[in-house]
Amino acid sequence: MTPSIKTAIQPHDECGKIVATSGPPELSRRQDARKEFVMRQLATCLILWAAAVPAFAQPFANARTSLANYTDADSTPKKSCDSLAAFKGEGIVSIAARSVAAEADTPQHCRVTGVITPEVAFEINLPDRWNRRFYMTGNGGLAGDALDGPTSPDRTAGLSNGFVHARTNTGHDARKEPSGSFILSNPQKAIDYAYRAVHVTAETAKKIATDYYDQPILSSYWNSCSNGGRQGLLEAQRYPDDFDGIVANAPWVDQTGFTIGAMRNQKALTDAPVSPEKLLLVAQKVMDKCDAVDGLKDGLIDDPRACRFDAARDVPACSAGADAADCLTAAQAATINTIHSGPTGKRGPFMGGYLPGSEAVVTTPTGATNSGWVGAIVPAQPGAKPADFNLAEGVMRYLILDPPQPEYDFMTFDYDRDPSTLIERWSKLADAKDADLSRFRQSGGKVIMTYGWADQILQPMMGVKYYESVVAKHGRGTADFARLFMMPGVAHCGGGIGPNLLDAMTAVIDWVEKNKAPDSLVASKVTNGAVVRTRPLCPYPQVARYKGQGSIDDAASFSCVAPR
Ligand SMILES: [Ca+2]
Repeated sequence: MTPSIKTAIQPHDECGKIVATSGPPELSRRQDARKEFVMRQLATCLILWAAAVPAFAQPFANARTSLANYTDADSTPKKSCDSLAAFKGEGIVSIAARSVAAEADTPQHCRVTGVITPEVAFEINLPDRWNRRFYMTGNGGLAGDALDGPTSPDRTAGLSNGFVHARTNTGHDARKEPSGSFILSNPQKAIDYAYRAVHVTAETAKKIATDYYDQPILSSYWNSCSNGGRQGLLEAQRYPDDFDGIVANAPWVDQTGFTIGAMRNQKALTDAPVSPEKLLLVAQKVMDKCDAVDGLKDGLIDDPRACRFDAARDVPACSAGADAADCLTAAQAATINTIHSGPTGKRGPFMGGYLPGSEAVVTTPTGATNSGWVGAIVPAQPGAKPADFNLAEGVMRYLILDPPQPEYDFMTFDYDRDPSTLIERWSKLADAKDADLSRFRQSGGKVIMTYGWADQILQPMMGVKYYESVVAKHGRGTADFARLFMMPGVAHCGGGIGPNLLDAMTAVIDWVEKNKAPDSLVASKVTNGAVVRTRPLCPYPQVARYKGQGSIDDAASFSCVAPR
């Protein structure tokens, strides 16, 4: 199976299908080499669209060491699969059910598909042997996923570990209505995309599972990345009883802020383009300046905020009139600094940028090297639309602007006036910024957030700022129910140069069911099928500090400590 470069209007399924992994550790190890290869492909695969699932996470990889023993699956159906086609539920306008034979890693199961009014398509998978838990996964980018396909890593991951699994297209079909254009046929679809579809699908799936097995659900879990992380946080904020445990990787907390930032980057790059070759130089200069700031020269920038990188000062300047690959013009340096710092208006910065280290050099499938920004922030070829801007343009034209303006020119955005006037309506619907998680906390909910410091699709400070706002709201007790794990050197939903493989799912299950809080999570870096580095991820604001002896590639040589 060779991943193709995303050009279709509904690309995330294809990428997600290829890269997401599941299953027992030995399977995961066999897939590691493949994952590494695919990771490189994703640079050209417009990663955000592919990011419904944490592509490089390993949900359930630690199943065997789980305190909750969640793979014990003893419950069996109490009625036929076919009979579920007659299930009556609120808002269900069509429903079908069929038994699906076991194949490869996916056990035999009953698949229920249908539509909740108006157009919220869902897929619910019920294993023949159930662990009495519910598992739901989300959608990348602007969603509209095709459901009920022959393979789905999310479905396989859930079913093979005994879970009932569900997902939704969030109320529109991106093959028919690409980008944000779904709002044109029915404004309700924007609400469904923003938050409603996940909720009504979760409710429906739980009722069907309870009916099928004639047993109550023990606990319910959400696991997703990017837009799927946003969906998970919105569930905790709006529908706190839907899920007991939520893993929100690289959550798109601030969809509107991202949009402004990506438009600002595109404007800067339009004014002063920076070639992929020059980004290699910038990446090297960033690493030269920032690696050791965290106290350990290990090729990773532990907390990029601690490094004061200035492209005008820290990268050789081109002599007047020159524009070679080994220097930056003043305008190009300004572009780099804008991307790093984020957009500003007269009142100062209002959105974090893409941090130093996100432009780090990664290796392509052919062995060539490229900056992580290429294809995401900076066009891979002159005239190409980078992924961030492409996504931002769709959000701006269709979802933020009311009424939609499919021809809107991003160059006309006023960074002083428009942020406070244009985005407010959509921000209230779609941004996952509500810090009040009281109801979620009171119902025993636990949430694990992760974010790559080198995220080149979503500005990672949106995750940090959100977590800090939750701490401001809930105080010291925050860590009793919500923890953020920042991932040095890790790009959007995985990839990058840092250790990027981890199983946050088992961690959240053990937290919910056994009250074992995740004091650290071990992340791995795999190259050519071999683990080459492990490192603890620490609950923010703690950082992993080298103990002074032992291999710097071994997690055991580090401990989680308060930042200096
Ligand atoms: Ca370092």
